[in-house]
Amino acid sequence: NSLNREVTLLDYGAGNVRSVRNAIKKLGYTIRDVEKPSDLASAEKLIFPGVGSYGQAIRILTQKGLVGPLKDYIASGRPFLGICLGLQLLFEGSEESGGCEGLGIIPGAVTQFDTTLGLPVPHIGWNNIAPTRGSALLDGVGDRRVYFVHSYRATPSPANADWVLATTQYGGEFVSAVNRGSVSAVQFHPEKSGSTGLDILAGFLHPDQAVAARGAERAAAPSPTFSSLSPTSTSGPHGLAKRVIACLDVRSNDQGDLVVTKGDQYDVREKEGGRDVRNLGKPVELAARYFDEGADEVAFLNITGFRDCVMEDTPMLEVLRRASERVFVPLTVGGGIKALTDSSGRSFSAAEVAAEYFRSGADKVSIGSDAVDAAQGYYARGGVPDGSTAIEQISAVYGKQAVVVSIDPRRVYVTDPAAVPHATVRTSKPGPNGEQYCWWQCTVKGGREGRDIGAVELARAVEALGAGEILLNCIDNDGVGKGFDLELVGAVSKAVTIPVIASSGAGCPEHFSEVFHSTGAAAALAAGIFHRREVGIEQVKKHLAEQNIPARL
Ligand code: 1PR
Repeated sequence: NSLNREVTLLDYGAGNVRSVRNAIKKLGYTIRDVEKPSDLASAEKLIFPGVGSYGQAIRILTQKGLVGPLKDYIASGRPFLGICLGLQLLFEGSEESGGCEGLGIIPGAVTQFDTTLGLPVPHIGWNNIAPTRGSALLDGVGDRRVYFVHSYRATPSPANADWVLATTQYGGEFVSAVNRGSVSAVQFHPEKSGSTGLDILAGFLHPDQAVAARGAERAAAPSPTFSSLSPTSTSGPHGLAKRVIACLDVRSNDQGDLVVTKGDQYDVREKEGGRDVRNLGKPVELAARYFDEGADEVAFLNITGFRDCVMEDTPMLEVLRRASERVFVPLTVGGGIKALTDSSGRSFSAAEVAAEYFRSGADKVSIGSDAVDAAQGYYARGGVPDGSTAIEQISAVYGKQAVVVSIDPRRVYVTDPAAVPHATVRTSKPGPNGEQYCWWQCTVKGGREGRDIGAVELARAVEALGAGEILLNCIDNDGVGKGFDLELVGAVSKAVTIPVIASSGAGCPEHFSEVFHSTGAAAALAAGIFHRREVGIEQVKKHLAEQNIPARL
């Protein structure tokens, strides 16, 4: 019934589905939650966003008595849309969680991406899809990219060919969408894929209208779509796009207002007058502006989070709640993510702190200071994970793709690499005394304290502990506008398999192509040039495409 604007959501409580809810609401639908097995029997349209690990999902569904009713729903031919793990669970099983069995509806098993190919794993970011046939779900997507984040994938085979609706290339071909009758599922996240994703969700929710609207759009482009943005056709090379991320450093100013600020080498106070905290705008407004301008992701860093108890002082949670209603690309939040005790003596585990952020709309949390302690502890134990760190605990519950480690390093020059226990590189920019080598010292508390560990060693340790991505800042280059520290980004991206986000120092579009051409960075982040409107995000993307670097336009 196309007039029935209600959709049932199967949220089994293992992670954040807030953005799916927000996207459904944005398209004018109300949500009914599955509380008990009989809610599946009475559902007319079902969305199943899989979150957490494969094994955990199956365990919870089994405990709640939902496996049988879910299979019955799917077999009944009523409209079904699985998202991410919600696609993988339809297959027979997964290598994840020790070869756990799935729902067994589609032939084939889900396996991990090959980590020996030199491609970053998880597969994170915006990639193309190649439909195998026409469908209400994907018609009209064309070469607009969608957002993926996963380490495991199903592969097409003759046995599942009648199910495969689209495939994507990432070190080989994997299944990015399936469909048979009114049962569909996608490996990517439509709720995080900007206007393209909202169009795909619209194609599921009201296929007749979606098809009609797309037909009209093709006949009279440009025309309104289901979303606020009109889609643009991409040019330039296909494949996983290099991401361009807008970063908002957030803190309270001296008047107590939460503001987006921006430092020079981490000093966020005005150079003149009363040394006020620089105020570059309001967090939610700026995030919405960056979404509209085409940012591939938005990051909020609560830069004084290390000294606040984020469970007591919660303006960032409100920022996330409001931002996630406006921003349909991934949101990362950092600052103060660690195990905490509040002023009344109540303790929270790091996973509980992270849960609060995920519930409020974050897709990833970023860990700074606590990751340095974690890495130092890891090496002190002889390189053995013991499950005690925030990185391990959060990634065990929410998956490694939800855990970013933010590094705040500072360059240290040395004459003789053998004189320090850290990984050094021969630098093309010798030090003040002609030193030919350098390493990058990690700091905590926003650069206020140095620690005896290098960025390369830290990156290796946090990867081993279960981080899914590295946000690599550079105190020396922050706010300077002379480009990223290519030697630092090169050294860290060579040391790990997980994606590295280059950060600090972008001053013009050429700095982005430079970092992508000369290092293995998967993404590049900037703050000051975007806040001050010196360079536009679209301008950066166009430049990348002209340079033959895959970018989402
Ligand atoms: O240690 O877990 O509480 O996390 C604190 C977080 O806050 C860390 O991610 C840390 O990087 C960040 N942070 C702390 N102090 C500052 C500061 O600036 N005083 N900001 C800070 C880090 C660096 C980037 C910046 C880029 C790009 N800012 O986020 O946006 O350098 O800037 P540019 O394009 O203008 O050069 P915890």
